[in-house]
Amino acid sequence: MSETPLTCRARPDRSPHSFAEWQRLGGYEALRRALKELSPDDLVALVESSGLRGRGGAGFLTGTKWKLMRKAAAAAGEGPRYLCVNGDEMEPGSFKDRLLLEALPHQLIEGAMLAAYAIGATEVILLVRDAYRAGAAALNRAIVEIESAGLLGSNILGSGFSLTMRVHGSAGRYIVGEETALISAIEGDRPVPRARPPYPAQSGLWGRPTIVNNVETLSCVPLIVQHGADWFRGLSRTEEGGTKLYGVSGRVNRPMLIEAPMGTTARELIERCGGIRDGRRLRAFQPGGGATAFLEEAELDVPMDFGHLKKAGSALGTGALIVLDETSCPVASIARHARFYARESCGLCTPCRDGLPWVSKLLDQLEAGQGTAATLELLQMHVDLAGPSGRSFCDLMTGAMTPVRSGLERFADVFAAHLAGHCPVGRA
Ligand code: L3W
Repeated sequence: MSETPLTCRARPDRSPHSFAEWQRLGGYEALRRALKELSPDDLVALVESSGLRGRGGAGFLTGTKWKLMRKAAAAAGEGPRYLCVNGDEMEPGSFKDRLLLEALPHQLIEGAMLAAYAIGATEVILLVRDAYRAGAAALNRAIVEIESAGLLGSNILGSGFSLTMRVHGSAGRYIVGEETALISAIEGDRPVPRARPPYPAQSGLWGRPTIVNNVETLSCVPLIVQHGADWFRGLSRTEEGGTKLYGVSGRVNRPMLIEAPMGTTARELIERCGGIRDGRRLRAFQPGGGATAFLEEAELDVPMDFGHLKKAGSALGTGALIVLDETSCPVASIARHARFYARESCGLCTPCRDGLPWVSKLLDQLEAGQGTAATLELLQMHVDLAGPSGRSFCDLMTGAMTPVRSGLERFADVFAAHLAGHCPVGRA
């Protein structure tokens, strides 16, 4: 069995397989088996016991989420239920779902079909990031292929299970990846988040029970059905099942996407990328994308899973490891990410709409050596106002402020040096 079961069937040039080729590689065997041998409840229990956690950033147990949906759907009574696939990958540093969309569309589709069967969904909507045109095209081709093969539509393989599937292009904004904004987008409304509860599992698309799952999460499901929950758990080095797609970027010699056991350390990932660029020393790293707190040398051996990184004061997020070396300026890096989050605020709530551009401006001033003690004080005021658990409507602002807070704590000396009008380390 391959040590990279999630991605081992991808072609080196990333071109997707035809349906016939995919079947030769074992594609849709898990679906055939599940429809014949497993009840939806069996499938939910299997995925729950595999330890699969949501790969979009939150790490919620997938089987538990499906179980909550089935309970809510029973209470909601007759009517459609939906599965939305979140392919709106836009977290700074994150590029894992792109590979799965472009190179392995049938694996994702099979996972989505299994999830739909488990939760009793009648329609799957795959929402794909606007810039991921090749991924959307691969999915559209794959959907046409399985429709002609009788794997989509009514009474699939004589099982009584019926399903339709379509691709929905994202409007191209970061907030569309927030699950309730994604639902608004599909409904044709302005993509702004909605209050939770009710969670989508209770009342989602068109007010009906809906599950929103990430691309990587669903791509794991056929493997779990094929090889079992114990096998999936055994892939991991920690209590959290499976392998993980870690995307390493920044100051390493060969930035790349790496499938490795869940719980692999940042030290090992950096080594696999040929080490820190040009033999320099590490300054810091963000383990889970632009919205996660910085860690340093002392934390290089923390297992990169949801639980261990949370305990270390950061988060696994999307597994996007961003590396800063001794010549990367943390102020410049934080300012660059802040510009992104300020631009991407949906504008719904005041702290985020007005606060993030202000924070971004303060950071730009500091980076340019034009800040004063008052600039730093104002920045700290914004950090305190935002609070560690957020005062905004959704997590966008909380995430955006996380590296600012952590940067001020960890790199107070570098911020102070910027007040003297110069950067002590160079540019990010
Ligand atoms: C039913 C309950 N369902 C929770 C569901 C909920 C959701 C899942 C996790 O944000 C994070 C965010 C980003 N009944 C439930 C329930 N659920 N209680 O469980 O919920 P939650 O609120 O913990 O997180 P979330 O809303 O899914 C995701 C962070 O990930 N992130 C990622 C960003 C970017 C990408 C990307 O580019 N692909 O994902 C990075 O850190 O900040 O905190 O489904 O409905 N009682």
